[in-house]
Amino acid sequence: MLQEINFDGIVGPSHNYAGLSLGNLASAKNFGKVSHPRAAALQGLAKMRANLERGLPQGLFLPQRRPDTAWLGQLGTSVEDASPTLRANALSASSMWAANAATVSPAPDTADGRCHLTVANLVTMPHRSHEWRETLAQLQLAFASGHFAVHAPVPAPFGDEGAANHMRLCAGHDTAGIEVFVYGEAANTSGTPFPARQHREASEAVARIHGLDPARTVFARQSDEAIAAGAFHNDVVAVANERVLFTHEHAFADREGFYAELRAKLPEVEIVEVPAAAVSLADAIASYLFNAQLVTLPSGEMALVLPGEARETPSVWQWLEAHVAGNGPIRHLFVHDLRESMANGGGPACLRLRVVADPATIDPRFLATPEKLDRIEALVARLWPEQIAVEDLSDPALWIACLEARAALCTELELPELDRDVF
Ligand code: SUG
Repeated sequence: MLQEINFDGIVGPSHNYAGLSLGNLASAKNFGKVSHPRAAALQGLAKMRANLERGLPQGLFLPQRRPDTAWLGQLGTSVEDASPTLRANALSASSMWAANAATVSPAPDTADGRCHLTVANLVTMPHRSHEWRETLAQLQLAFASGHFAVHAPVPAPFGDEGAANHMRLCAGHDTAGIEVFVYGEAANTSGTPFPARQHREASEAVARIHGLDPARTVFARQSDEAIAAGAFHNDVVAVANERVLFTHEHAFADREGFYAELRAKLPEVEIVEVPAAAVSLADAIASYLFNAQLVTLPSGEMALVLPGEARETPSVWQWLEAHVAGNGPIRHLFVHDLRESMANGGGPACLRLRVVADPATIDPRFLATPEKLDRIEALVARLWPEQIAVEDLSDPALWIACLEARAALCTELELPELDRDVF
């Protein structure tokens, strides 16, 4: 049976605050702070466990090998000799944000009836531009059966940031849906101070590669206002699940045109719009209200899996409580402490990649069970650094600790294939 499975990225041992992401306000604000990789990974694992207990199928991706010595080698340097900036780029644990791993088109939407995944190239940010090789290697292992087609990234310079700029609306996960690709306009034409990381050309390429039906595909431009306010990905201002689109009023450039196109292509769509008068863009972005996981529970009711910051932002929490008290489609609110990831601009939805598939067709090593989560937690508690200050990034002891911790996780999860350079 086709089900939605959330694959969360396990937070890697090198998680730190190096301020690498221009346009991501949390990353800039927390630059130089001391990070807590062990706590960060445990926070992410607690969310996975809670979703599993809620009856939702849960998958996982391993953190990548950091420092990425192979990438530094391609740049003619080594972790010892690299400049502090290059070294920080080689040490980032950013692959934890699995929503940027790939774009996924489930089997009911594609011409050949397979589930298609295209790895994101992430070319806009140097620290993320070298994730794709290991992501491709993991996806090729996890989705090796004939039910899937895993594609290499679209070529540069067309920026592709994966599922963070992609939404699917459908009557039910196992029926054909509408796929929505959200793109930004280049900074030099839109006048926003921040780069638009998702290019329309890349989204169009992914739709072609996946064999999507143009009659069921929508391309929507993100509003410049949202990008300028710090919404570096669409999933910071909108999220969809089944027939429901949950969005901020100012998420899209042509809001009316976009809603009309959705209604024409999927008459049962239900648009839950949060007006700027109730929640400003600034509050939405600071609280990550829309970076929640909007999920359908086994009971058939929808729930939002939110970060603690949403409860701490009065306008946001008031809006949510009023919605749940009323007759809206979101019936439950679950709040999680994801402070460590949030401080780098990664909320509950950033940490997961949604794949609609039959779990039996996926390599079970990538599927979570309570017992497997126990084992990962024990390993993290033993081997993940307790804290990292930006100065520690130049300490060889940290590089070794990060490589060893990840290698131990590959052994624990019986994934020796991933314990090697993928170049
Ligand atoms: O790409 N932060 C990530 C956060 C990604 C969030 N993903 C989604 N919205 N789907 C990014 O900006 C910060 C790393 C640093 O500054 O050290 C970072 O990469």
